[in-house]
Amino acid sequence: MKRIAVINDLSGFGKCSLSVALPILSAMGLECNPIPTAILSNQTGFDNFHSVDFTDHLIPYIDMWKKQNVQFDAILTGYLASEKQVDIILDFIDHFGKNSLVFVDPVMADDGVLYDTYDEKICEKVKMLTKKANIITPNLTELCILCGTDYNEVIKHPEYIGELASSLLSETTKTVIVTGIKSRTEISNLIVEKSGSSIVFSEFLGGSYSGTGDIFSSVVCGGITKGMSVFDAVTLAADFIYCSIINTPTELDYEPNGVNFQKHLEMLINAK
Ligand code: PXL
Repeated sequence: MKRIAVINDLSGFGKCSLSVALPILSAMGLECNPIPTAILSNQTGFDNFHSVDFTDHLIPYIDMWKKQNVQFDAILTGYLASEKQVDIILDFIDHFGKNSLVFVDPVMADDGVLYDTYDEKICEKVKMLTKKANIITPNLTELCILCGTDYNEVIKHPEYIGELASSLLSETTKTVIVTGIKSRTEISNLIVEKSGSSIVFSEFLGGSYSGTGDIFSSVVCGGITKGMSVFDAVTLAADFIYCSIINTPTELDYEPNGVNFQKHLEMLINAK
């Protein structure tokens, strides 16, 4: 069974981060080995939250893994709780990532706004981390942060999104997937590689939901690790999220408890 180390937080409410990576990767027939960056009562988009930063435990936690002499087929990173965690993750990738695909979801912000626990300093470190990745999955706001561009200008000129994404390609970073690009009726994910770009469109159902970026990165990471093409993995992720949103009745513009993805795990179990 292929193994994926997932470095992300554990949130008690919000259906995000490890709470979605674990069931999703398991449904895809992969072993998900979690490294918690923080433990939260609920994700930070709720009015209040309690967070325990796990930074001081990461080195001894990972040291035990070093003793086991394990390797990973993929490494996926998400929400980080401190700048120091980036240095620890860079060391982790050097040690365990010799034969791994490295996925970095540069979790920092959404809809033009930084998440509560993020600031400019940690964003600089996240930028460093993306340079080690083979595949990155920023949303549009995160793409702008990575490129040092004004989000409000970019949403007025979406024709530049492809150019911005390709500026992040390198010898190491072969694929940039810009997620959740919204128009009035559609929401699209743009795949940019050296050889060209492609877009996966879905109907835009309105609203904004916790955890959909984490569901996306988990499905894409799982799919590609299993041998799917990038396009097919992104299509599966978009379809899975679309079905999950339809199954999530909400009156809110922003749903902090995320989407009801559980009934649709069968889509992932059956995916080839
Ligand atoms: O889904 C991104 C995310 C992950 N983890 C935590 C968060 C957020 C977004 O708000 O607060 C704890």
